Parts: sequence; structure tokens; C-alpha cells
Amino acid sequence: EMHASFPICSTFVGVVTHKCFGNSIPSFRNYSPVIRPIQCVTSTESIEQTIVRRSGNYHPSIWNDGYVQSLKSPYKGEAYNTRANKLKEEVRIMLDEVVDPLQQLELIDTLQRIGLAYHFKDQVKKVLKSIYNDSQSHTDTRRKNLYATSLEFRLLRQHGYNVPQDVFNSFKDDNGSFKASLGDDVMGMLYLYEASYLAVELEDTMEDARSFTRKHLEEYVKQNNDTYLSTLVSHALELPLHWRMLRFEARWFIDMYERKNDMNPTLLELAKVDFNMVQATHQEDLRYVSKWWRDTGLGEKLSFARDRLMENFFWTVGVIFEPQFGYCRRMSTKVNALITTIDDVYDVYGTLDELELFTDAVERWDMNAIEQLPDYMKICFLALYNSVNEMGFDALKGEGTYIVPYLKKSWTDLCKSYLLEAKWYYNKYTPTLQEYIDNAWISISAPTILVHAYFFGTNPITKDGLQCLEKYPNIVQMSSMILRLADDLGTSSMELERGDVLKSAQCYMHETGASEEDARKHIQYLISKTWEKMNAECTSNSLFSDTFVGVAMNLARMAQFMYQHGDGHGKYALEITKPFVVSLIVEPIKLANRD
Ligand code: LA6
Ligand code: MN
Ligand code: MN
Ligand code: MN
Ligand code: MN
Repeated sequence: EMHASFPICSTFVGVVTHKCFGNSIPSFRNYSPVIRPIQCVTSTESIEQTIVRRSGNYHPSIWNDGYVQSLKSPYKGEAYNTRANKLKEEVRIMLDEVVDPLQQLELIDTLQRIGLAYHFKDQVKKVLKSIYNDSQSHTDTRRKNLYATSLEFRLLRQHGYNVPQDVFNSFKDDNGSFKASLGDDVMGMLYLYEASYLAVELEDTMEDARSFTRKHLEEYVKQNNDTYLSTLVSHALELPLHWRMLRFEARWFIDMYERKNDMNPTLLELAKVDFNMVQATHQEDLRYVSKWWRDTGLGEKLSFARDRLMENFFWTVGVIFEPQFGYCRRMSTKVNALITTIDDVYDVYGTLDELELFTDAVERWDMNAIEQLPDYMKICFLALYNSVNEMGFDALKGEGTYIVPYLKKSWTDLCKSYLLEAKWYYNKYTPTLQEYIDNAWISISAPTILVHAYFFGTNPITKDGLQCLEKYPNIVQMSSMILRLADDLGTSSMELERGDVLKSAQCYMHETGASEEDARKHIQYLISKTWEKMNAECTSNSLFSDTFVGVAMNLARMAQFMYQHGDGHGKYALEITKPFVVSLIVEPIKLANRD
């Protein structure tokens, strides 16, 4: 797709002289070139030069603003609110009245999976605290049941308690392996499997647990299909609970829960009503950002770039779904849309000269810098500049903190990392995997996303938090790394086809001579190792709120969700992502079988 909106010739006048005429006209890899003649003019002469621009071949948006504005949910009014409040009260009483620790844990697990736990944070905390304290005093009574021990371990670790892996020692034989007979305990296997994803580095028991349970569970689904339990097991094998996008899991589990023999109708009804009410809030956020996106005109004017407002919004629902964080979702969607567009400027459309100018303009953060840019970049820069400054204004007005320097710094870092990749590409340079990753965890844009999200979801903003954030702390780095690696697994084949810097698997293949299959396995392995590091961040005391830590983890989860089956954000937004968008954002859950 070639756009006609922005002839770029004019910007070369008097601005770029030397680079434009070098002998080394960039050569390109295998892709279908789009060639347009342009004229470069200096003060003394005029030379014809051909600029070759790549194309992403991305399909147009499948969600237009008119459609988005027409979305209407009946779940906004008082009637459902009243009903939900009554049901919430019943669940509160339930949580209060359950005394058996295993039943308490099961209730909390269900509330989490069904998407309701956020309403009962304090109560859940209190229950888990008492279970933790209790487990410290009488150790071995609950350690007979693998299912119960695994559930307790997972929930306590999720909530920041550093339960030792040794709680599983009683399930091992004299050789230190898990007892073979446990393989027949499917619930035990399933729950130990899920627990093993809460491991931190160097926990050998948890590592054994993961391979031991996986083996038995794979065997189990081979022999049993279409049962309730085997459906749960296949789902878990596809992606563990700890790595799953919360709203998708809730939507899926509500349907499962409905089929469960001893399900609690109060929980089910509340889960459905609440899901639909939350969805109605998301639709309001979506309408707001869709209008904003339409008003920027970027989707139309920059026809080479991905026009993906809905998908950009969908990411934010994965990152923070709770209704009270609407401002965060709205602003983060703007950030994502700007990132997606500017990423295409660097990876697809811009020439190296233009990219240098754009990077410089962002670093200077100066309106005067706009003069040096070609027209198509002017509109990008101004949209970025205005949007980010407006976010800064909101924070100054609301919080009294001037955050523009932090926001701007994150964009400068991002653009510099983009530029380095562009230079590598044009120079046909292949970095080592390490060299690539040292830059690529920034160029995936997660640090930019998280720095912005920190300000949108943190109240009050503290000086210590700011200082720590500025250096991109571990939690930010780990989240970014997972986003990068997952993105590379999902997008690199078409990026290479079009022409792009080599991505993680290819750098690894180049460096080690590994096959593509082995390289991809290695990247998967790096993802699981990075999760272990991220898990450690959650049980250590940090300066960051649970909300922010959750945002960082959810960004990683969302990446695994979007790229699990290929490029769900760009190339296959229609084939892969649309059905998920429909079920999470567009369609409410039917309340009763009769309607
Ligand atoms: C991925 O595209 C992309 F656009 C991102 C910016 C990833 C995450 C984005 C959000 C949340 P691509 P690259 C908007 O695969 O060039 O082109 O870094 O990213 O590989
Ligand atoms: Mn377009
Ligand atoms: Mn890029
Ligand atoms: Mn890209
Ligand atoms: Mn990519």
C-alpha cells in the first residue's frame, strides 16, 4: 500500500545535503520495493534520486469509528448496579463464613479465575495472611494432599508470600524425585503444574515439578478428551494460568464454571453481571479514544502505518481492566497508538536521514524542531508532542507533579533504540543475541508504556518511585524482555520478508548455527527464565504499588496472548484478534439460558 499524502522532497531542501548524495545508496533485502522518484535540491544543484520505501502490507482497520461509537451496552444503569451490590454482599458473607482453609483457598481461586477477586482485595488478603501464619506453626498437616499444597503455594506466592519450595518435599521419594504414583492424581498434577509457574530462579524442585506434571498431564489429555477435567487440563497446557491475560481467562472460565457440577449460582451470576458492567465501562473508554484517533487523522494520512486503534485499546484492557482505571486505559491507548505508528515510521517507511531528524526532534522536545521534518513526520511529531504534553498537563493539574521530562525521556530512549536498529538494518549488521537484546528490550516500547502507565495508575507519585522508575527497574526490564521475545516469535518472519533488523531467533541462529526450530525453543526458554526473575520481583519489597507491579506482569501476559498464534497486533488482527475483541469488548455474556 502506497500513500500519496506526503511527498517528502521538500524537506531535503537545505537541510540534508551530504548524506543524501553518498555513493552508498542503501541496498535492500528481498521484499517488494515501492519506488518513487524524488528530487533533492541543494543551494547549487539539483540531483534526481530514488528513494525506496518498504511496505508493511498491513490490512486496513477492521473497526471504524462509526461502529465503535454505535456500541451500546445495557449494563450501565442503576438496575444492574443494585443487583451487583447485593450479590457482592452475599459473597462477602461467604468469604467470612468459610473456615476450612482448603475451602477458603478454593473460594479465592474461583474468585480470581472468574474475574471477581478485585472486589474483595482486603478480605482475600486477610484470609491468605491467616493461612500463611497458620502454615508457619503446624507444618505437616496440610502437606498430605498435593492438590491442596499446590493451591496454597500458588496463591500465597501470587500474593507476595515467600513460601519455600520445600513444602513439596513430602511428595518426593528417597531419590528426591516426585513419587511416580502421584502421576495418577490428575488434580494434584494440574495444580502442581500451575504452581510451578510461580517459581523463581534456581528452584530445582519447581523445575522438576514442571516437567513431571507436564508429562503426566499430556498423557492424560491423550486418553481423555471432552471431559470437564480434560478441558481444564488442555487449557492449562496451552498456557499456564500465571501467564494468562486476566480478562480472557475470566471470560473463558465463566463458561467453564457454569458447567461445573457443584458451582455456586451466586458467584456465577455476579461474575456475569460484573463482566458485563466492566465491559460497558471499557466501551466508554473505547469511544473516547476512538474519537481521539479519528481526530488525529494519523490512520488515514499515514497509509503505510498500522491503523489499529481497537487493538491498541485491547492491549490496555489486558494491562489494567478494573473499571476505576479508565484514565489509564485511555491515555495508554494513545501511547500505544503513537508507538505503533512511529514504530512503522522507523521500521517501514522512513529513510535513515529522516529518522535521524525525527530522533533529534524528539530528544529536543522543541516545537522548532518540527521545521526540519518531512510533512509525514511533522504530523507524527506534533501528535506525539501534543498528546504527551497534555498528559503532563493533566498530571500537573491533578497531582502537582511535572512529569513531562520523564515521559519525554522514555520517548527519546525509544527513538534512539529504533534508530540503532535502523542503522543495523541499513548496514546489514547482525548483532549477537546479547547485543540485540540490550537494545531490543527498549525498542519494543515496553519501558515507554510502563513509564506512562506508572503515572496514570499511581497516586500519589513519590520521589523514590520516580527515581527508581527513571532507571528502568527490574520489574520494567523483565516485562519488556518478555514483550520483546514474544513479539519476535510472533512477528519476525514477516518482518524479515519485508526487510527489517534481524530479530532474537535470527541473531541466535547467526551466532550459534542453531536451526530455526531450536532457536525458537531457546527464545521460549528465555521467556520462562525471565518470568522466574519477574516472580522474584513480586515477593521482594519494592517501591512500587501492587497496581504497578500488576501492570508490568499483565503487559507480559498480554504479549504472550497477542503473539501466541502469530502477529495478532498487526498482520493478523482480523484472523487472530477480532474474535477475542468481540467476546471481551463487544458482546456481553448472556445472563440466563433463556435469553
Ligand atoms: C509491535 O510491532 C508493536 F507495534 C509494538 C509497539 C509492540 C507492543 C505494542 C503495543 C502495546 P512490531 P518491533 C502498542 O512487531 O518493530 O513491529 O519492535 O515491533 O518488532
Ligand atoms: Mn492506513
Ligand atoms: Mn521496531
Ligand atoms: Mn516494527
Ligand atoms: Mn516485531
